[in-house]
Amino acid sequence: MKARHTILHASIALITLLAGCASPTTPPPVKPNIIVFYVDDLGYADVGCYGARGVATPNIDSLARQGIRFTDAHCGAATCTPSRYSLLTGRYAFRNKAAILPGDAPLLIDTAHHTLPGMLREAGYTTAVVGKWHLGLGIGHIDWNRHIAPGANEVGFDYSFLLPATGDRVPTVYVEDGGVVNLDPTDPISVSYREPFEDTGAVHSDSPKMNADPQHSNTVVNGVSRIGFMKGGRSAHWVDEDFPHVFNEKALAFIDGAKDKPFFLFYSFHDIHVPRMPHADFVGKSTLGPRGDAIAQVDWVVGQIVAALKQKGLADNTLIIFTSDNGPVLDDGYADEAVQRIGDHTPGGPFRGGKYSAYEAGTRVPTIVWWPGHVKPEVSDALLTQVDLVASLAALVHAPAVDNIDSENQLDAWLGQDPTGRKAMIEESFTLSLREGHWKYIQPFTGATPTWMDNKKIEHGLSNVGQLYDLERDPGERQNLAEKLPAQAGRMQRALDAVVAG
Ligand code: NG6
Ligand code: CA
Repeated sequence: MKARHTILHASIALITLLAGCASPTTPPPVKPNIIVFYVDDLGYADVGCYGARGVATPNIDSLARQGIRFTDAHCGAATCTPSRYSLLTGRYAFRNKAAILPGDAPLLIDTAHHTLPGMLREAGYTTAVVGKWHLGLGIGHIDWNRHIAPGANEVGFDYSFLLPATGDRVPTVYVEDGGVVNLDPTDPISVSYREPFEDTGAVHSDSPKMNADPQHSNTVVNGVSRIGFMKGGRSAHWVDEDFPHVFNEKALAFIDGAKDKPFFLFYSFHDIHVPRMPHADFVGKSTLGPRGDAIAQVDWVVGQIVAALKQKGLADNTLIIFTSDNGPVLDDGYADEAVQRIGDHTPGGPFRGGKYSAYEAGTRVPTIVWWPGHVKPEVSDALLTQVDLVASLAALVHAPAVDNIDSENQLDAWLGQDPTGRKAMIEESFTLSLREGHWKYIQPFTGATPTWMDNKKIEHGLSNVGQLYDLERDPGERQNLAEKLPAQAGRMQRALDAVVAG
């Protein structure tokens, strides 16, 4: 028995030695650090390497030059909450009826489900989320003055530093590992999405920095009014202009603390969502007003984090995915001149629609993968969805397959080794669309009128009849071919129904 073991060990050693000789290059590390830069509302062509005008993004462009720039990669949905849900759970958001959440909504993710951070944590990673959450917290009726759970820490993140919902929704406080930061117990916070408090008045500043539409006119904090009612918690109120510095500090401290383990950082920007209030350092950096200045600010943040990785000797072993949670919107409720100062910049590039829309600009977002020495610089037209990150990154770190029903292992496409990606994929908006190669089918939706969403100046892309587009010939989705090709439209509707049925 002992002799057999010795022979076995000797053979393994010999094979290892020979393998080492045959392949002089170092094999890629199985568990690189992973950073997902998740920008809010950044459109397909809102950064330089995708054609932006009026704002420079040298740091993001340099990631694209050294990595893979995708032309047909999608967030799960055309709004924030469903996209985040899909990315973190590997499930299409319609399975959980995920829609934009109010700021006091309960946690949307079932803590029993496998998640992206949970999978990585089981694979030996230290995990963190810094920035916008917008996936709900607690189980309903949150008391913001006590420990708030379940939240990010209960779905796989070891550390969380959150902006709980959106910048335009109360409460305007940070929540770190389930506790409101800097809260003075003698000035407790109350939040309501139903009715005003008797003494909800302007706090922090009485002179508005920016006018808002009626939906955003409930509670004024830091000179800007927001959705929802809040009182108290003055010492905990955030200052919007400080977001990039506050989030960077937390992100860098996490990276520093994760010395002995690979780390996963979900860096979830508030930019370029409304209210757009860039730090003074970035005011005037673009010709586009606050929306463009916020893009310049995002670029600076990316540059700071990449520089820190280099300085810490971590750059070669860190995989960065840079992307967005939905397409672009100019007027999302605040008078910040985004419409007036747009010039010749086209945030959605050649694609029709934008945030909220069923047309391509709703979910086709800038997407860059950077991993020096491990991915070859290229432009890839592979069809990708963020829903696949759970299964794809599980394959990367050799984690066991999990029960993410919609998530496919598309690691080869994400790393530039497969030019095709998904055979079929769903895009979510107020309705569902199916992509198959360059074909797109938008299923019928009843109730939309041509003027619906006029306030956003975005075409919602909904119609009472099915729509079929050939994106190769018609990337702008102008010619509905459903009547001309009824068999194909019918087949794609059935294929979509089959995905929905699971
Ligand atoms: C909408 C808000 C919009 C924005 C959006 C969420 C109104 C009229 N509009 O309801 O301003 O906050 O929700 O954006 O209230 S998202 O990127 O988080 O999905
Ligand atoms: Ca968003």
